[in-house]
Amino acid sequence: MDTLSSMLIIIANLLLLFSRFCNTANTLTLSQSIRDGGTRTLVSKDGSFELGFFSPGSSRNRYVGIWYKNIPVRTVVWVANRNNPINDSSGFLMLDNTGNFVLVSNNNSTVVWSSNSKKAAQSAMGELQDSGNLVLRDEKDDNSGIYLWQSFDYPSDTLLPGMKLGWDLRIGLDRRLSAWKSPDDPSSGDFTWGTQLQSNPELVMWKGSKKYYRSGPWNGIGFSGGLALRINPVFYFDFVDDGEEVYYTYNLKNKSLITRIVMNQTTYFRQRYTWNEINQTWVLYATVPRDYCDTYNLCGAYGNCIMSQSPVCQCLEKFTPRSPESWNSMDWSKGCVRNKPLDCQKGDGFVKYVGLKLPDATNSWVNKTMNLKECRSKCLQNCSCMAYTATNIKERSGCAVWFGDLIDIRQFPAAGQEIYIRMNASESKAKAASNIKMAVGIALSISVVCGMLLVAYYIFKRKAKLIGGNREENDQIDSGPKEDLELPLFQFTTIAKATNGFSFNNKLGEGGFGPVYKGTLEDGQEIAAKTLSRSSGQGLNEFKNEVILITKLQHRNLVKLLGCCIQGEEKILVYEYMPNKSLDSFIFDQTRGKLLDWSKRFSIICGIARGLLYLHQDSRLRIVHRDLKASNVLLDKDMNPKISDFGLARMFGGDQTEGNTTRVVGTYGYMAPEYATDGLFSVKSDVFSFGILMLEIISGKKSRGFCHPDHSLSLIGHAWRLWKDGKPLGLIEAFPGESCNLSEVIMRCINISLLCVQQHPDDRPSMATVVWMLGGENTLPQPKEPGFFKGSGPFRPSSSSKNTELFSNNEITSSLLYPR
Ligand SMILES: *[C@@H]1O[C@H](CO)[C@@H](O)[C@H](O)[C@H]1NC(C)=O
Ligand SMILES: *[C@@H]1O[C@H](CO)[C@@H](O)[C@H](O)[C@H]1NC(C)=O
Ligand SMILES: *[C@@H]1O[C@H](CO)[C@@H](O)[C@H](O)[C@H]1NC(C)=O
Ligand SMILES: *[C@@H]1O[C@H](CO)[C@@H](O)[C@H](O)[C@H]1NC(C)=O
Ligand SMILES: *[C@@H]1O[C@H](CO)[C@@H](O)[C@H](O)[C@H]1NC(C)=O
Ligand SMILES: *[C@@H]1O[C@H](CO)[C@@H](O)[C@H](O)[C@H]1NC(C)=O
Ligand SMILES: *[C@@H]1O[C@H](CO)[C@@H](O)[C@H](O)[C@H]1NC(C)=O
Ligand SMILES: *[C@@H]1O[C@H](CO)[C@@H](O)[C@H](O)[C@H]1NC(C)=O
Ligand SMILES: CC(=O)N[C@H]1CO[C@H](CO)[C@@H](O)[C@@H]1O
Repeated sequence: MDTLSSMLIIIANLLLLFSRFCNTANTLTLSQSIRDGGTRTLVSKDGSFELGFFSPGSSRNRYVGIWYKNIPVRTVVWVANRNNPINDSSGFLMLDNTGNFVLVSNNNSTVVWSSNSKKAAQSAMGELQDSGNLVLRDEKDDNSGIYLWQSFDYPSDTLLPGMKLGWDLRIGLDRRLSAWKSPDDPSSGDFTWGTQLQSNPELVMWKGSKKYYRSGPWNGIGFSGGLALRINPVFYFDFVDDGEEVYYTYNLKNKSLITRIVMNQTTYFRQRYTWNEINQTWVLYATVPRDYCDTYNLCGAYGNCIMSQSPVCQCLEKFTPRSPESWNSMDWSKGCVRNKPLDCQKGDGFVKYVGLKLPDATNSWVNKTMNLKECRSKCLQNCSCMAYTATNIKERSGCAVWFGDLIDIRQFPAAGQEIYIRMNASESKAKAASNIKMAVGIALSISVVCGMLLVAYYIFKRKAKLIGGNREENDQIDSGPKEDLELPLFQFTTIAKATNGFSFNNKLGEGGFGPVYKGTLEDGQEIAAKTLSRSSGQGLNEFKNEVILITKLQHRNLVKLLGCCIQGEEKILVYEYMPNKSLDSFIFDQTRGKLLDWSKRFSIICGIARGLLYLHQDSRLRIVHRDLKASNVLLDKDMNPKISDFGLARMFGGDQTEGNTTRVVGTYGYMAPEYATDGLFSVKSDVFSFGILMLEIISGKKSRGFCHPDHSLSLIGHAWRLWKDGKPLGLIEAFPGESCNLSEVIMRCINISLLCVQQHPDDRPSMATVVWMLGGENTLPQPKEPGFFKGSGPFRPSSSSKNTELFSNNEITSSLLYPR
């Protein structure tokens, strides 16, 4: 009995072995076939991919496809007969006598699919490779990489690492992805993705025959409209355009990762997934299009899509809507026209625009060896040439020119490119004048900064003398730390791990400097990782010093900077994570706003005031924030306000210029008049921003884009008018009928905020005074007329208004750009 059972076991094992041996071949030869319902499939050598028959979703149709063998979720990456299903289980796949794959059904009577290779040979054999590529190759010709046919040339909806998306010009082959019609039907949907062949090629997503999204041309490093994040722990990518082939491809940095790109007909997204071993699920890594501004040609000709603006479409600087009527009713299709028409005969000039996704390159021309100067004169020669720029941004070389109207432009404050747009000579000459203005402005502001430094130094010295003991610390600030000992440095891999490899799901938002990710360190601490994709224009040592100084600033109303991470050119700032996000997500939201009652609002105002006071006065650095706004105030779990992004103005822009750009930090609607028009910043310009922020917290209305049915005043103007009319409480929509004590507090707050936004910096109180006024019960002075209270001030987004984050270039701006 015993021997019998063990015999049986041995036989069973042998059978198992045998069947394994038979069924896991990775090749198919002339005499072999794969039958639907049979035990035989093709499995790649390393066991990662399998080819066989399957039925998708709830469908009963049969298809031949390739899927991942080593993950439990059936994920099909390629389908042979996607447009020609077999309705029974009669199918089988074999090599026919020309050496081609054929899929037949109905008892050998119908050919459902064939590889149809003209190159096929008698001695051909099929092989499923470790990459997921099904190839036909000559039996004797091993590993040559030359195939009679390969499935990678005929992609379905999935782009695997190593696949090429685009053209083989030698044989006219266009490799495109097209989505499955539905999870039950792998036939080609109308949502496709491929390489648009043109002088300046780019990747394009189509919905039917219409363009849906474009990547922008390749600039030597990435796509003009691609992701801002250059740090990429997961994959390399490349765009090849060598005359023989034009394609996009990517490859994994670590082959043990599983990742794929798939077109999704349900969501109209191109999605990149990575496989999570621990979770045993696909994790969404990124999607394209990413936001509303990625919509193809949303803003019409010369319109610029800016996510942070409302509405998102704005005309480029020096352009106005072609039809103001339709533009104002949010129909942007007619686009914009130049303020001053071109005059080709008399000679035009060019104006430089920066931070943009380059326009649709359908009507473009490229010469990769020209330099920028030759490019300019090339463009100048032809009256229909509208713009030019370099094709390689690293070397600022190569020449791309555009003919006809420029469409599908958007703003990327952190990662966009520059482009020179043809303008009437009088416009492009204006820049020279503005440059002089600029120089004067810079000189002025430098002297102001110097003055401030002197004063600061003087106070510092006195304090040091008075306190005596703190010398060592002070010296350290003066000379900067000698070693990195104090620098809380995070490993790149630590941050990558904490943020799930900078996963899309972890993205908290896009700051002015790059995307911000939520992460969890191994010890459980939650962090916010702010990637700085924009070059700071600072040396590494200065950057480190700055980080050390800022990490030392500690106050309960400041977000704590935990440290930084430096990987080559890339820098990441690591902050503590604030679960309640930013103040603007509460005060401007109808429902969430109700969570903030008046006493909470008042305590938030007081908290911000104390934090700002610390920055201005009590910290050792005396920092002017320069970009205080509701979205820069975060809330901890107990709704305590914490100011974020302080000190960044020092790092970015600071007082330096990088190349020929001058960076200005600040946000429309919050900037004090003297900062906005003359570039003068001081603690009093922060006080102005604080006043605006207070008005916003009190009224629940945004200063930016404020509008009132009765008048065209700004939020300040509105508050000022109500104040003058003796009914300041009209500022809040529904007055909480709690107590009259409360109305006194609110009156007090309105009074203080109007004091903060007074026109002249000297009239505004210091933050110390503000904190004192908030806490006391004494009578307050009457405010004088505020700055920028008229609706027509530069803060009203007009047709030529600029982006929120003012990272701009001095060449394109005249009175609207503010040197420091
Ligand atoms: C399957 O399709 C064939 C034609 O391809 C048709 O003749 C046959 O009737 C179909 N069978 C079923 C069950 O639908
Ligand atoms: C398939 O064809 C063979 C001959 O070619 C025939 O003997 C057999 O009965 C057929 N089977 C079916 C299911 O039609
Ligand atoms: C189907 O036809 C091929 C030749 O075209 C032959 O080799 C094969 O044996 C046939 N199979 C069946 C089941 O009839
Ligand atoms: C690749 O990833 C695996 C698993 O995550 C890891 O063990 C291995 O060290 C990595 N290899 C490299 C070269 O980073
Ligand atoms: C498309 O997206 C939907 C919703 O996110 C998802 O359920 C579906 O699986 C996706 N399809 C593909 C092919 O990834
Ligand atoms: C696992 O998946 C869940 C959601 O399915 C997600 O919340 C969690 O963060 C994932 N864990 C890891 C380690 O990725
Ligand atoms: C590109 O520019 C270079 C240098 O100006 C010139 O020699 C070359 O002929 C140009 N090529 C084409 C195709 O125009
Ligand atoms: C200007 O460029 C356009 C588009 O390439 C071309 O059709 C036209 O002939 C050119 N005109 C001149 C004067 O070169
Ligand atoms: C509208 C306008 O300003 N047009 C100007 C374009 O440039 C020429 C000189 O090149 C001026 O004469 C025009 O007045």
